[in-house]
Amino acid sequence: MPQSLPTVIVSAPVPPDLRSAIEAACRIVDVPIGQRLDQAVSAADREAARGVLCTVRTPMNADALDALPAVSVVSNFAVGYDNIDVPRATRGGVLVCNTPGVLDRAVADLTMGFVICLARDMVQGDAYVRRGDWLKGPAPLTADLAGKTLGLLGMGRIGRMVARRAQAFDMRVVYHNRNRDTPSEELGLAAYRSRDELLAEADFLSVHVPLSAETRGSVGMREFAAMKRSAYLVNTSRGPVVDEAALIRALQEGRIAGAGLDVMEREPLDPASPLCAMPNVVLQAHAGSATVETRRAMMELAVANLLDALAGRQPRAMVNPAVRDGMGAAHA
Ligand code: 8YV
Repeated sequence: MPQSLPTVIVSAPVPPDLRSAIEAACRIVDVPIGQRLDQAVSAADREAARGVLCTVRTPMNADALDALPAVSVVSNFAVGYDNIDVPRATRGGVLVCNTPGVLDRAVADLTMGFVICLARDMVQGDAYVRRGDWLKGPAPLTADLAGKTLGLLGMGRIGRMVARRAQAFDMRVVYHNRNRDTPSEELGLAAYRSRDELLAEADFLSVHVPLSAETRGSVGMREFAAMKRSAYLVNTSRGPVVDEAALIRALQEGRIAGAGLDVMEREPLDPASPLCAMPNVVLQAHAGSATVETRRAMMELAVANLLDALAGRQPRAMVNPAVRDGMGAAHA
């Protein structure tokens, strides 16, 4: 192994062919997924590391970045990057890359899956058949999607993809976003509403905002109280955007009808959580992007971002492109 290859820390499920592509240009230091790099990597490797390829389960906070003085790129195997202290990375001249675009369809599919499951009570319907209750009589009636209102809280790439799917189900689609999405409005994809109007109108409220200081806990008791009692919450973004204790209370008190959750405040979710005992809650294991095709596309992009950055080429997806323009390092 030539001495001159740059060291990269890999804490992500890289398939063999893509691992070979990294190995052709780098020396890999493997770290089990979810472990803190400032603790799991030897001092020599931390000093040597030039790049990091990680998942959202690797905290890349100030401590982690401080412990990796030579790192110039963190390539996240995710579109979200709330595990990374981006301002600190930018100040230190560390380029942050992510995987936008390639997972929009998969996440939107799962979102519609929740909507259908909740409206048609499919999880209970499945249990009804397995228990033999069907032998005693027909299952309870459920609800149409057609004519119901889907409220999208957040109208980025994924929100728009959900809107397209909901239209095919003849749903009414409304959205709220910090910035108006005029092209989507002009296409008739979704109508803009104030946040309070959205909460009051939605039969299904679907969350599509990134986790940030402003959005943390931003869907809480006030929001549930403003929703229809017959409405459902769907969250495929980040668990901590929703105040989970408030959600549990709202569900227990019947303030909303149910929820479809792919993400939770703490993952993996403790099976002792009251959410697991609620028949009107459908749960998934942070699986929005978890299809073979999508995870492959995400990993190809994440590896390309890493290798491009290390080779001085422009990566396809940069969170803080200012670093590449040479502005970030000046303020380290
Ligand atoms: C995870 C996600 O990345 O892209 C995101 O922001 O949350 C997911 O797709 C996935 O669990 C792989 O780490």
